[in-house]
Amino acid sequence: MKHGIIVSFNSGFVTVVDESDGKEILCSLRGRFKITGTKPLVGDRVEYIIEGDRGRVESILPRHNVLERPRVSNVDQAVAVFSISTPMVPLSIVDRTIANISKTLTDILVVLNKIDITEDSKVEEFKKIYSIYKVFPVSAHLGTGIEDLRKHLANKISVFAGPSGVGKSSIINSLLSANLKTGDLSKTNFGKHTTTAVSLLKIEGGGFVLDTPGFTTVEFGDIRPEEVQKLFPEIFNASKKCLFDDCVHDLEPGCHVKELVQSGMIPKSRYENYLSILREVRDEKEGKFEKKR
Ligand SMILES: Nc1nc2c(ncn2[C@@H]2O[C@H](COP(=O)(O)OP(=O)(O)OP(=O)(O)O)[C@@H](O)[C@H]2O)c(=O)[nH]1
Ligand SMILES: [Mg+2]
Ligand SMILES: [Zn+2]
Repeated sequence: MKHGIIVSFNSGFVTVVDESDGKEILCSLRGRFKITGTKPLVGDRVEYIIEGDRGRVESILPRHNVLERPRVSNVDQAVAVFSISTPMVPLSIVDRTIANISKTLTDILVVLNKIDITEDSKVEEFKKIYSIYKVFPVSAHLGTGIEDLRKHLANKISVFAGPSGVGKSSIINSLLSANLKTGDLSKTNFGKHTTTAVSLLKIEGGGFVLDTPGFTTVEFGDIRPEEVQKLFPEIFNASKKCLFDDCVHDLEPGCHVKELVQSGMIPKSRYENYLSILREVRDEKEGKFEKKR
């Protein structure tokens, strides 16, 4: 039995990339999937057999996770992409984006794109604020930093996310293998703003990436106030030394988080953006309570 990864769906068939030779093969699905109701997903590791010039998926190996939007399995990490020049993404949006991703994935690479049009001092400042993460300053246009990023994507499934216009698709384009880049771009849906089909793209150097369309708003309606700190690792780490176990680092006395903000160990903007999400989540909760009464 051969092993591969489902990279896309095309009208009843799936495209599988073989795990040993990296070749693409169009596969049918066994009828059993329809009976058991197990719907294969992009990202699934499968066992398949060859039947003539096609393949047939025989089984889906256990998934280690499933993302809901986009619906894809076995994602290892997220790549959160930003730009602080054109567009100038405010840090509040950077923090909301990272926090939102953290609800489902803990491994996050932060990419600051367009450093060709960003002042060096601004890049350094950004790196400092986000030093709790691996930060990759890159320029998709010049190719700066792309090879370092590539190393961190090898042999993994990475989903790209971030606001519109920051250069997600441009970065992915520079990561693709040469044949895909010059070849049939339309086939992969790449480069169009209307990308809707979920498909994994194999990158040079190994690994798969998933492009997603940019978004404008991020909501936090689905979490509890005390959970917000888990979306800010440096705040959550510091919380263990707060006087109260249930401290959410707002008005409580003996708050270690606030001490670290005072001393500059935790960036002020990170703390403020944490507080604004916390308050939003609280208001939301109270709103629900009001409605119930
Ligand atoms: N100066 C500069 N411009 C860039 C760079 N990377 C991308 N751009 C430009 O930024 C614009 C948006 O790039 P896209 O790659 O489409 O951005 P995106 O994040 O995929 O946008 P959505 O798909 O709308 O979410 C395009 O005009 C790119 O040419 C870069 O490194 N430097
Ligand atoms: Mg795009
Ligand atoms: Zn605290």
